[in-house]
Amino acid sequence: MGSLWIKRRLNLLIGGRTMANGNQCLYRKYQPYFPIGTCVDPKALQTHKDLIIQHYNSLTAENHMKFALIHPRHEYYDFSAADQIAAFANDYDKLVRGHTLVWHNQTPDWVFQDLTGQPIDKAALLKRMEEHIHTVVSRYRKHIYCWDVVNEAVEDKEDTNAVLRDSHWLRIIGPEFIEKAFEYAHAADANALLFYNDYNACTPHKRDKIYNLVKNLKDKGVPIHGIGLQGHWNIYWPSIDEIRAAIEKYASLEVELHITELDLSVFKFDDVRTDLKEPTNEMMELQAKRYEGIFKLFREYSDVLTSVTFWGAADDQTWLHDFPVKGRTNWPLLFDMNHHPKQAFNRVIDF
Ligand code: HXH
Repeated sequence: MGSLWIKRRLNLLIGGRTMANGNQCLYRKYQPYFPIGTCVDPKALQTHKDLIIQHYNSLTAENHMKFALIHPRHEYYDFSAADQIAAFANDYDKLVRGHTLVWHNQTPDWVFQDLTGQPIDKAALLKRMEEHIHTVVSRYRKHIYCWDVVNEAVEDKEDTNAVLRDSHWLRIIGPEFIEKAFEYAHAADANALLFYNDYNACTPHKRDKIYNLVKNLKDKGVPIHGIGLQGHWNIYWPSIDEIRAAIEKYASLEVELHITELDLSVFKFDDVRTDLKEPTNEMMELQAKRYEGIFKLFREYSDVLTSVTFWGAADDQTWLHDFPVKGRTNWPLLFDMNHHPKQAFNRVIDF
């Protein structure tokens, strides 16, 4: 009976104690179903500490494990922020999802070039990929139980037959960059659950491409264990039926499903208004209703849906301020700017 047991007991007490939001605790309520996560960075671990400790039992680094931040230059890694996140998770007994190893964004140009700026060849890029994955995955073997190995590799434009998105990875290595990434990750940590992660994963034409990609990988025996559905949705879209259909289809591949980056924007995708200083009551009511329906659905599928992570702990910690519309505020999460529970929180926890 080691210190881990004592830590668990302590955290149960802390998690259950009355804090700013009454005596409710989101992750304890969901313990019979799946862990509840949030993305973090070193700043949020301070500014949102109480909320994170009380309500979330899984953490994802919002940015600090991405290639550009953890491996910004050739033969130079910066683990400082990622180590802080891993240490916090260890101290407070939180799971950690790793995000992300191979992606077309937030990956420095040097990765694809030699010292003179010329593109490197396939063998050289595979070697770099392997070295990067081996270094990062091995370092966090004790802390990270699953990795988003490849992020957003599927083309989502409808006006092309292309399955994979154009990227340096694809152009230099070819489509097998995906299976190589999974093989390298598996070699670095045979116990880690390995995920393919993408957005718009419930949109039928993209859903089917993701399904086929993962099916082909599984058929080839590639070590892939799950699909991450990012869940960057809004209060109007997608429909519960569309989410259900996607869950059913992916689940038929006998992989685990994680909701990896959940937020419900109060704006439709093409809405560009920037005038709102506060969300309207209608928006907050609709958001609460949608969150209720979505979590009801998630609970129904908790045999295959094994993790749900929000992309932020509260409305003052969201990438959706200024994105995709500059100068716009958004209110996509369960806690407000002052870290108080919103209607949506009450609807997710009252069942
Ligand atoms: C996610 N991408 C990433 O996985 C995560 O690492 C990051 O922190 C936030 C979101 C979502 C995304 C997908 C496509 C995209 C933007 C974000 O492309 C657009 C570009 C311009 C306008 C709209 C979408």
